[in-house]
Amino acid sequence: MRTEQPKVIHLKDYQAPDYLIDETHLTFELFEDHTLVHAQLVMRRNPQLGMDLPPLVLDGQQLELLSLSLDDHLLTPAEYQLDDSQLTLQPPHSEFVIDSSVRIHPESNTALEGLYKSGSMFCTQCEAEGFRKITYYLDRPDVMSKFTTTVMAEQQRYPILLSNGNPLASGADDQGRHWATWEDPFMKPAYLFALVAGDLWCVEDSFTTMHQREVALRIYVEPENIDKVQHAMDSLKKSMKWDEEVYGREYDLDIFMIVAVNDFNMGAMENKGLNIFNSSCVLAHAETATDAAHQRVEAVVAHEYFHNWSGNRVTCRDWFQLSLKEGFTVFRDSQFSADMNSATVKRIEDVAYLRTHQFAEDAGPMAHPVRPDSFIEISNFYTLTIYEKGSEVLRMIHTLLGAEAFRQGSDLYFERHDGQAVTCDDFVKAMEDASGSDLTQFKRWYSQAGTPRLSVSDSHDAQAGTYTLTFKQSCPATPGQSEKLPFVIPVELGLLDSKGQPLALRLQGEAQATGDNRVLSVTEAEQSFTFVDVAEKPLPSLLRGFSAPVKLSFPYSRDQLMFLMQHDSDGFNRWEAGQQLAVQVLQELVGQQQRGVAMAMDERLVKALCSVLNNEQLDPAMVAEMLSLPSEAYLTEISEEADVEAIHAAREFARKRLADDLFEPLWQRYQDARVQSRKQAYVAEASHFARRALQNMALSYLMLTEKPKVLTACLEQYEACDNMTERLTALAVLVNSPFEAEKAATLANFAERFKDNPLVMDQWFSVQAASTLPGGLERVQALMQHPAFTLKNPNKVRALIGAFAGQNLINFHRADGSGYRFLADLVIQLNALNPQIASRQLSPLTRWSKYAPERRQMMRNELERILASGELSSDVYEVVSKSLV
Ligand code: B3K
Ligand code: ZN
Repeated sequence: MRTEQPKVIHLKDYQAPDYLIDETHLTFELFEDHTLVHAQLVMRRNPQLGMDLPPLVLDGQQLELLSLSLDDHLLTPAEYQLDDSQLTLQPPHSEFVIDSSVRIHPESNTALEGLYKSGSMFCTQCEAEGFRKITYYLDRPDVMSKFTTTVMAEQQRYPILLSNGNPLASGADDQGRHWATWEDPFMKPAYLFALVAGDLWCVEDSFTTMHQREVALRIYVEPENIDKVQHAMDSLKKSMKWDEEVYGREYDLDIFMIVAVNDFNMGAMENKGLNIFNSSCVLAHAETATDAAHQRVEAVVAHEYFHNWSGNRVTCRDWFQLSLKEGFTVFRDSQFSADMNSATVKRIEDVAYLRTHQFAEDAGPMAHPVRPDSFIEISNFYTLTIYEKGSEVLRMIHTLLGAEAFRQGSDLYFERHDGQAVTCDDFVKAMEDASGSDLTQFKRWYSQAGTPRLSVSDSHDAQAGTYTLTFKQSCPATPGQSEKLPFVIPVELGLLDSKGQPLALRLQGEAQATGDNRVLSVTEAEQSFTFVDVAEKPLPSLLRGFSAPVKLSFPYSRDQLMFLMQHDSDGFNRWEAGQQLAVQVLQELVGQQQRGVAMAMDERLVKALCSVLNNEQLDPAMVAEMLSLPSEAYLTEISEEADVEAIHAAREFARKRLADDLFEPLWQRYQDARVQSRKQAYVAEASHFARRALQNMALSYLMLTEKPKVLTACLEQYEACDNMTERLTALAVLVNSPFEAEKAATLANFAERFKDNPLVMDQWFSVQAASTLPGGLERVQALMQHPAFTLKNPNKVRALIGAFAGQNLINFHRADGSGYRFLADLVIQLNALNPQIASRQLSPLTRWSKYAPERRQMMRNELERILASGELSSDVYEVVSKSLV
């Protein structure tokens, strides 16, 4: 915990390291009440910086220094300076060896950073700056070293001892302790270091690489979870193959390991050869994990595996370049998921998520560019902007260059920078060099924050047969950036004639048409494009596949949107047209509600969704996506000033109306799907996901009608199904229903059935925390007393507190401010336990500017209260102080 004012770190102050660490030899002696860490660092002056010998400043926090030697000479305290974050000493020569021994306390580490215990297991999390809590080191990503690690522990409690790289040797003493030595032949920064010790079982498999090398694959879990690992293993093998085929990337060690731990601050970590995962991102079994959980496991396994090249072999020079590895790797995992499942559905999910959450971040007090200029606490910058917007930036490069040139660019990048710590500029340069294109202006996506707005107008000249689209772009001010220069915005589009047929596209000045779909590159604040040979006024289909992360507006009428829903050849834009129609209709209802007039819904939405529901040709997953109305969070994001109650009332009114009017087709599709589900055993595969998605979407509407036969069907589904997707949906719709007796009985049944499975209990907490029925806060407070709940486990905090404050808007924003008070109290408590989790949970309060003055004031008051609450971690301090500006 910090006492002095925290320091702001700036990208412009970057300096190469004074010293390098060629070799790092670590020995860990693990005990129940402390751990000893002995480190030998083989160091030298960075030859690029000269031959003088500046003082050596090593990072170190919460370490008890036991001994320190330089070139075998034991140093006295007079020969070095020590404070709570640094150890400074004077090297005698340009090459030297430092030996240190420190004592640390993983057994009481609740921040889950550095070395800590999760249950009975030891594990590490070093990214970004956790290694300095393990030993004195140059804890920065541009210092890469060759690591050898020996782990010593009691044999009985910790039969498995793991670290990065390949196993080198192992042995035991006669006191019941044993040891294992691991050697990682690849140079790596300290943030990729990992250690695990525990009583673990593993599932083993192997993969033959493109050059016929055998790689052993092992997934380690606690014994009770050994039956839930196969899906992760299958996902790993698919990822390894895909990365060879699509990016030409081959795995490089003899062994690849994944370890599942229950207490983890995020999803997973790509430590070299030894990925450590939140168990929620590894374990998946039909009976205990939903389809969404299966897909998340597949995606996270792929993401961490892909980091082996995009992150580990080529890493970041400094933490301002975080998106270099994260944006690229998210882009790679999204391509992978698109290839494994439905590409259109994947894109819809990603875009809905980006627009709801990243756009909100970009419009809030923590807005920052994909490559930030400064930060106080790097842990706060593992954001939607770095990850999701970073991925969109890569996707735009892919769109502008084309798949082939993009691949050449990525090959050049990996070849040119293998073994180096580099910058986003280096990545773009490789893309430019390989493709011969100039991305100078494009790079503004890295440096300018905020979501650009792109407003489009059109005109048709019947006489000349020309059609002109005019684009105007602007970008709102963000913290520290008032003026923005125009972005390069790739706009993929097509034009539809009055029969819905695509037009051949020929721009003025071109010799001939080039297909009916193309990408325009909008580079100026205002820019027009004129198409020729256009006899009648067409309807444009703009920003197909969401080709750029912008807020596009075009004055579509509702009839035009219905037309696009039916005829657009781009699946994503058919969904998008439906969403825009729904937004228009819902905003009209919000207005009626605010004016106090009776809500009356535009029939056209019912009609449009009816024809979607009756379309047997359409992928059922697409039908489910199209039936799902824009979320309250999204409606909030696109409002100037969000009216919490009116948005909730309008959306619920529309859902009820759709349920009543579409009862028959919904019932039909529900029953058809349920019959199939009953017949076929669970398979984690796209067509099955699709069927269940539609079935469950239908059920959630049907339950709104409160008809006895739906209740019966829901209870039947709950009881008779063979998988968590159907069971959890049945539970969730009951929880949101007025059937109190059935709700209570089913909740109790579920808790009893799954009381020994913490991940399933997380779902049980979430479903209740997200219920929008009145009394949400009291329900959450009561659940916090449940024996399965603890603030020390991040998954539990996310399941209960995160779901309440992030998804249950009507309850969290209760007019008396009690939801805000509750969250602030928790953040104050969590700040002392786990700063990273505290700072993440805080984010709903940072969105105060979206709300009416009274709510704003209450939210700000709570932020003030947190600020005044005592010693704050730098994590919480940064978010709170920036939010109050
Ligand atoms: N690189 C890690 C994130 C580490 C977060 C540290 N606070 C997981 C990932 O993106 O793959
Ligand atoms: Zn990542």
